Amino acid sequence: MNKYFSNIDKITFEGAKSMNPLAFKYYDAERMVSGKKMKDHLRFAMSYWHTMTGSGADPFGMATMERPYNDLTGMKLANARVDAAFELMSKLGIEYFCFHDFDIAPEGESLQEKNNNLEYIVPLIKEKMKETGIKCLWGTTNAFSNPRFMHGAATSPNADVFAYAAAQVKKAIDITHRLCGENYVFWGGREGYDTLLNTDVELENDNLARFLHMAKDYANKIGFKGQFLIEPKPKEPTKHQYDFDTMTVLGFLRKYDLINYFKMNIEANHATLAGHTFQHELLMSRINGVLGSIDANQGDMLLGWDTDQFPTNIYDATMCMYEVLKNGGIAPGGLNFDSKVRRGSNKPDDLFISYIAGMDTFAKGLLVADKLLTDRVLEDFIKNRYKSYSNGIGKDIVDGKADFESLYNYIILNDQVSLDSGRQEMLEDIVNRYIYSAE
Ligand code: XUL
Ligand code: CO
Repeated sequence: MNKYFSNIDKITFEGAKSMNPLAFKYYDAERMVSGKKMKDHLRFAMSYWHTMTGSGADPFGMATMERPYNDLTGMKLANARVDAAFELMSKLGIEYFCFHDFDIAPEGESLQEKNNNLEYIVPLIKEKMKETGIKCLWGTTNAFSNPRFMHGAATSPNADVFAYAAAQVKKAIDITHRLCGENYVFWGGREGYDTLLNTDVELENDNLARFLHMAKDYANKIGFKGQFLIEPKPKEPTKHQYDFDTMTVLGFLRKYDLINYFKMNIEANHATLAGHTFQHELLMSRINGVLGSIDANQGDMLLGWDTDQFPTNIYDATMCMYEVLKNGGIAPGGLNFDSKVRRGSNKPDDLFISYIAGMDTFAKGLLVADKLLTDRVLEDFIKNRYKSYSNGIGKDIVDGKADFESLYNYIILNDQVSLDSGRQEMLEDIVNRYIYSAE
């Protein structure tokens, strides 16, 4: 497996002082961090779409990526991409991959042709998985690119499109099952609206719920045990996407009796598009017991769209790993790099350099988060901040023993309230110091 990236050797750990762009500075896969190997905390995955099929094309220009398989087309290209993907993952020490159906095989002229293409490619992937030990973190379907999905998939006004999307998801679950995928993702790229003037929002939401019920019933029927995940995103490509953010999705899942079957796949750039921090979305998922997996990337704060950049922001990575550790880990989910190299970073080795940058950022973030938690810096501060609820009237409130009358009678005699400082800047400075010093 040294055919497509033959000028790149297996990437090794050289330590923080290394200036080699093709070496890890912090990601030391076997290093133990609070009783677990780094690689088992992080469970990194390669995104097949950005990494293997991403061309660099944008609305203003054509493909820029120089790839060793650019001269191939059709099934030959799909075949070469399988080999290249497993070579890249092996060299980077990435143990999982994520895919859409159309990333691994071309769509073809008909649904039958598409399924035949998948039937040809899936055994090749299975073979490579066996050879390398690399596993499937999750599969999904692309029910957003083809023009038939222009008004939505499960939320299309046209029932034939609903049926088409169902057939596609059925097949994608079958394949994910055969590849022993540990999760299956639903990202509703076109499940939303561009204008309310032409949209029956109530029916569309009901239909989305019907669709998800059918999906979980089907998974049950075939014995697929992977975790179902919904990936919230507020907008793009639609003006408004129904899976807006964690709290919106939770409301939807509860309303339609789906809460026991789905967790969240939180993507950093989707969080910021929704006006939240990455940590906010992770935390909301964690405290509601639905933190399932993570799409690791970052946006550009000056742009209003999903730039899917490789994550190099150490602060965000630290707070992400803080939530992951507090969650007791992320398995069976993982950290999928739903990230793409910039259009101008078009050489094959840019792929390696970018993954290394992302993996190192999260490895360092893990070390910082572990130290913050071991020292209980934020935890003790927060605990102390809420101490008024551990005794007296606060304890009565928490224990359900207070009512408006008892609170009135209490506070009328104690109405000179004294408050402590929130010490935000002090805490920000402490987090900075942990980032500087953790090794
Ligand atoms: C789109 C996005 C998707 C999902 C899978 O913004 O994040 O790639 O992760 O369909
Ligand atoms: Co994503």
